[in-house]
Amino acid sequence: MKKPFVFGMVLMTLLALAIPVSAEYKATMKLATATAPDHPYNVGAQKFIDLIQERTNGRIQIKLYPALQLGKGEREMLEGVQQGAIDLLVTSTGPLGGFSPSINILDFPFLFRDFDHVDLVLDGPIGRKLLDDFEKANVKGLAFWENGFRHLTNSKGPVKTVADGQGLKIRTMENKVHLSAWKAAGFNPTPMAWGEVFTAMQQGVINGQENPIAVYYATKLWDAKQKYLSLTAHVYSPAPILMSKKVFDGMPPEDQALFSRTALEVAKFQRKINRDAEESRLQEVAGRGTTVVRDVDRESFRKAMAPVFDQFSGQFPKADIEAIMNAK
Ligand code: EAX
Repeated sequence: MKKPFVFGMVLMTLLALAIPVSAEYKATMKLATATAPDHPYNVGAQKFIDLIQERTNGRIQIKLYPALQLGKGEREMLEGVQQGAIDLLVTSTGPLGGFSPSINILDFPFLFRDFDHVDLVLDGPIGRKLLDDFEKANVKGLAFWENGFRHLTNSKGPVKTVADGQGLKIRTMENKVHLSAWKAAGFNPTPMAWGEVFTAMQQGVINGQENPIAVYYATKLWDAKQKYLSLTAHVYSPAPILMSKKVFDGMPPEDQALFSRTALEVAKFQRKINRDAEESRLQEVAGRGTTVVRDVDRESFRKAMAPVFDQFSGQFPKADIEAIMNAK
């Protein structure tokens, strides 16, 4: 056998061994969100996409699908991630308890003191464990991005104390802790996928809802009669970026590390842009005619919602809840 042929064969073999076993990358991965294009989920998602494409020299391409293009709500879109129809999803944790029950511990009212407390818990071992728990649902939890502290809006009038909102028909996420908390507070809550909320408010089926300022602003909820915004800050709503575990596991280790590292890096950026814009957005919507109730009697809401801690303590050990509440 001639030497060049042998050399060629050896070279081919070495090259074959050197190329990482690259997954069958889809031509372009799909990243979905439920919120309007200029909402911080999508600002963060675009930065994540740009960094991944830059750091892989375009080898990995990701396309963003905001505003419920890939499902009528976040629960349905996470089902899409499990089925492989969606590769990545940025979502509030509200409707995710059916996939990973432990995540609902974050949905207790008045669990977090402020943003510093949130970062301390979510960027520490408790947050890591909650992200890792998603693996049982074939979902890879990459990092906690942010939806924000949730506030009550309604079409009827200013709500300063819990007494002002008695009987108000409000939408909650499909979340048993939230539903119970608002019932305990004397409201009339209905769970609903996000894609149904705007029309339901326009039609008067519901009179209110609760969401962070960025969602109120990006979705223009004042156009759905939500003229009253009460800064209740009754729940902190995280927004993990989640990935199909099948796709993640199919990537070579260096790409897995890149996705994890980049998602964590973008978390700090995304939370900051969300927080930095809240006050200017409040002033802008007030200028447009929204009545912003800043001096909410939050203690009246906290007391009224307190029964949910006993109601769900069996599912979420009190020790875990106290570990979060007392984290310093
Ligand atoms: O994730 O369903 C909700 O109220 C969520 O906060 C919203 O879709 C953003």
